[in-house]
Amino acid sequence: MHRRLTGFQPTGNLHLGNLIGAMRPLVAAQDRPSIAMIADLHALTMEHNPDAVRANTLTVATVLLAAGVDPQRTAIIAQSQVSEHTGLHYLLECVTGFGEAARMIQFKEKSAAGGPVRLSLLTYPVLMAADILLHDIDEVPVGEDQSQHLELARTIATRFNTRYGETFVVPEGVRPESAARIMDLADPSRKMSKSAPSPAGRIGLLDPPETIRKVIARAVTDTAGVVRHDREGQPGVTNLLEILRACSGRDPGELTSYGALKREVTDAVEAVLAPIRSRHAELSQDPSHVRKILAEGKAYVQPRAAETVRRARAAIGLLD
Ligand code: AQP
Repeated sequence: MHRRLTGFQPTGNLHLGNLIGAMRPLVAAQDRPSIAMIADLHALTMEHNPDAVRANTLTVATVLLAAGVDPQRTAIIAQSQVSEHTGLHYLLECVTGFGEAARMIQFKEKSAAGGPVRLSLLTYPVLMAADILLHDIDEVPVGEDQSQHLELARTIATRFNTRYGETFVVPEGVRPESAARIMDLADPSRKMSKSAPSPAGRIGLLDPPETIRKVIARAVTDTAGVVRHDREGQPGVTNLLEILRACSGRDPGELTSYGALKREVTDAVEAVLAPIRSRHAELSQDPSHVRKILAEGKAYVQPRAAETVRRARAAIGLLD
């Protein structure tokens, strides 16, 4: 049975793209051993607010539960609470070249954005490799933006195994089952993102209905005036159609105007988000419950993680 890992950075407000692209595939794949990891260490690679990272970590865990992730079948963990992630990270740094890390596209893009560049931003893909290799993961759902990092994890695992003896499972990247990529509603040439400077293109999973209605009403379309799936020519309308399909589970019938399309999308999104919002509100009444789920997730994954670190330490030449 394949073991899967899906990561979520606690860097801001989770949005409809995170739900459709990552949380739903996670819920759909709960028949196999899965780990949902809240990547709080990754959130420290850029300028961050400590209180916000802490609060967002709990929010992501709560939203995962509210969206249907079953902690009895999917271990929900905070990356930093399983200290083996950082233990293995260092060992993997010792088999990774500086040049390999420096040529990662995300590092180049984020470091070129200006401001001081943290060393952890450079080594972040090595920590990501540790996240995967630690838990003997053999399937990682990845979008295009993470495929280079997964390739590095595979290279590191293979190199370690070749030099120091069979230690790690070499992971495969898989396309998530519902691979829809949800685009920004205000600028459909870029993906919907937590960190976009303006919230105008984002549907937050916990946004109130009125905000959702307004964001969809203002979504960028075009002047063609025809509701048609045409990613190149009509990216805004196509994005709305894909959201509609993902949220309603069906293709829309004849829609004669952009107004009608937006009303359908609003209703479909609201039907999906209303139960998540109310379950989140219920769960938020008792933060100790969410803390307990994280503690249980940690207790579940730690024996295997400790065993992986033990194997890697022994192979690379450290005393037990
Ligand atoms: N727009 C999207 N459409 C479909 N899937 C998406 N994901 C993110 N955006 C979309 C998927 O959600 C999971 C968690 O993503 P992440 O927290 O690791 O951050 P990210 O991929 O960098 O996404 P964001 O939300 O845009 O965050 P920021 O702004 O912080 O960079 C991943 O599986 C991702 O593919």
